Amino acid sequence: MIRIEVLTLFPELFAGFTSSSLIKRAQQRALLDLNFSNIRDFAAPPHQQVDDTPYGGGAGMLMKPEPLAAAIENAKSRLPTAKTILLSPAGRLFNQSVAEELCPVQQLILVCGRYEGVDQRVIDLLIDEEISIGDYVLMGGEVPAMVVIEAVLRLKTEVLGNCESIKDESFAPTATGERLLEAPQYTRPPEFRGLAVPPVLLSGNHKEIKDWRLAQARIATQKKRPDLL
Ligand code: 4G4
Repeated sequence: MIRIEVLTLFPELFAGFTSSSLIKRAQQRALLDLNFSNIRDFAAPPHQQVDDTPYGGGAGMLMKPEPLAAAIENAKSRLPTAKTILLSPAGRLFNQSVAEELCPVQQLILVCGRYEGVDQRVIDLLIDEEISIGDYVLMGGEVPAMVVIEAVLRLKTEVLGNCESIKDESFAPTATGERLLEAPQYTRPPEFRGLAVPPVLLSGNHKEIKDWRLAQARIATQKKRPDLL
């Protein structure tokens, strides 16, 4: 069971995500306990302000430290062994290896920033690691948090079980230690708009199919992602 607490100013953005089958199934199987806190609930009345202008000037607003720190500390009190992650364009790049690294963690606190960013002192005091899902800037960390949750949970719920990656899939290590894209895949019908399924896949010869898939995976990787080789 992994316990995940998401801290956000926009919990409603997760409504569709939490009703998706992957999340629902994981909760039903007691593999996941997913909760949300609205950072605004930790801001002082009457205005419940969560943003403020940056010292030194500059465009936009920052998340002010007090409500964010209070929200993180509240989550930590309920998840005392949690790893606390800020989704940020300045973070370590997320990939399948990072997902595998997070998979065995029992408690996660995912902090979603908004505006132009977060007061550095909150990061220094309360964040264990910053993670980025890619080199682009978004309005907030909510979509990155969903990406991290889905990638980690998918590993937990694989048929192989706990945090085991399927050997043949994209970016999973092969027997030879290569990280390859998937070979092309086909389902019925055997011919579609004049294009036939490669006959080897219909041959029933498992050794030949395995060799073909490895060769095709190398070709696909060379063509589409030569940086992986
Ligand atoms: C923290 C600091 C993550 C969070 C600054 C978050 C892209 C990613 C944010 C910001 C994000 C990513 C508003 C710049 C929220 N953007 N690549 N935005 N910004 O994972």
